[in-house]
Amino acid sequence: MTVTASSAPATAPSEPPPPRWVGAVDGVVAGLVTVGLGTLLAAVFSVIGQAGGQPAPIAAVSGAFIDRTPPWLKDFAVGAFGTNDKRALLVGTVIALTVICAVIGLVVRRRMPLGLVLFSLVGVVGMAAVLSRPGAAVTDVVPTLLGTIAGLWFLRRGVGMDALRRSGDAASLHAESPTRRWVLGGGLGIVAAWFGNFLTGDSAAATASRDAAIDTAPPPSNVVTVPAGADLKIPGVAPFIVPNADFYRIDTAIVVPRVDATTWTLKVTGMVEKEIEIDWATLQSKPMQEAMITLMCVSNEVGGDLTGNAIWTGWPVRELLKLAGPKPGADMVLSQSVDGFTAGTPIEALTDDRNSLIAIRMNGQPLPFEHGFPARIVVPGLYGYVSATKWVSELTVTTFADAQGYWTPRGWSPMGPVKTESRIDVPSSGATVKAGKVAVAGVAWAQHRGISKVEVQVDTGPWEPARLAVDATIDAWRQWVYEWNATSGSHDIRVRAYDSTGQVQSPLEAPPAPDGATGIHTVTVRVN
Ligand SMILES: Nc1nc2c(c(=O)[nH]1)N[C@H]1C(S)=C(S)[C@@H](COP(=O)(O)O)O[C@H]1N2
Ligand SMILES: [Mo]
Repeated sequence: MTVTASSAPATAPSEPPPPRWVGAVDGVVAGLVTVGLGTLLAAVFSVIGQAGGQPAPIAAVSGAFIDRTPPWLKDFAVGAFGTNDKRALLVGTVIALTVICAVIGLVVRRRMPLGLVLFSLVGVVGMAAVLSRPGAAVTDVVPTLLGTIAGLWFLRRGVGMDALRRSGDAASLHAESPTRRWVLGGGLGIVAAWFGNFLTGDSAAATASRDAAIDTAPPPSNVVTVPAGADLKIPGVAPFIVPNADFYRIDTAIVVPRVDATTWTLKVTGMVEKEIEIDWATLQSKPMQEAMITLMCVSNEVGGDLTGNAIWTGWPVRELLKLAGPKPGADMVLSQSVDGFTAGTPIEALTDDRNSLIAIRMNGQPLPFEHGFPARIVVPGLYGYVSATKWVSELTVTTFADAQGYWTPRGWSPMGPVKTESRIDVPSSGATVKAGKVAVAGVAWAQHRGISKVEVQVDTGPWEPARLAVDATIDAWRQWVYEWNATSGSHDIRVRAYDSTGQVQSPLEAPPAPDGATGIHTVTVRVN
């Protein structure tokens, strides 16, 4: 709409009030502004790893809706839309929101305060939906909150501009036309939403597929429980089972891949009798095993915390390989991720009787996106860089002579068995403690061999045995505690562990590269 400024008199005759539908369009565009900004900010939050990494408002509302859908409605939706039921739900949410926003826009024209309150209420519903998602943090509402504020501002401004245009004041000549604000507001909203989705990939579909997996898993064929006494529950010592939210994360992904499980597949290729490809539904229908396995990063320094123990649920890799039939001569399986990362694992470790898993759950939950949803490999006894491929998409049966994992040409050993090590968690180095009884405690690990003994040395004293927590499995770490009679002064405390073969950990100081750090963890404490 062009304003013919040159011919307009100084006091223009007031324009007629804009037609009603202008308010409805304003409402819809305000909704676009809110959703666009909310989507973009949620994407930025999730990319920079802030807050709980919750989905943008629309996906959150759809997800919250799924969780609260009665079974009959779920069945109806799956019957009517098949595997497109999630997409149908997203489309339905958008349509419903459009209608609601149009109505609110009409109300704003008649009774502005009421309209703005209604619009805020829609924002509150969005924020509640975000908060109700598994693992949500309070700060996850910020994108939707800011988006709602921007939408409210847009609505008010539209009414103000139209009033100004009608006023006949000199300033009315510069008042923005409805078309202009719709193009600007709507355009920016769409671009923001598009860019947000681009940042996180097809995040909404991925989130919906992960949400759908929360309570659809069949029970595993074996259930692993933490034996009483495996966790000494000493304050400051890493918990025996590390909660998913606290689990260390290592990968080469700048943006965490958000894979839509419904379109994901896992292929077996290379030196096999028959190439195989399984999809999500097939994988989920397999008999699942549970296993307690401590994952460990080769980059961990002596005393470092790039390690964690979890209960993993998955289908044994050996069962999948059996279906493909590896050819004689193959000695490595190169597992590949959707983001191109690869790990070279000795085929032996994937086919022997240890529970090497295509894991789909971590501590009873679908894998968090950061830890490889929908599926990852977990191998007891090997460092992560040669085994634990997240977002796994292909297993190529090959040989160490023909293929290399991601880290091997970058200076790391092709083979990565975990070394026996131990760590003091309390007291921490530099701490000041009171003289008398002090619990010196921590963890020790020798995955797939097991820990048989841990000893502690104070200053130049003898190595004294620590008390070991109950052994859960040779594949998991083991807590230990040593009751120290602390005397005043400064003291060095050291720890060393033995694996089940009786071999003590290496006391030689070695850096992480090329195949794992060794040395004795030592803390220095002051006693008053
Ligand atoms: N796709 C992918 N998977 C990966 C990696 C990676 O960079 N990309 N890093 C590996 C390494 S080095 C480790 S130690 C483990 C860490 O797993 P976590 O982040 O779940 O603790 O993942 C392994 N799997
Ligand atoms: Mo690692």
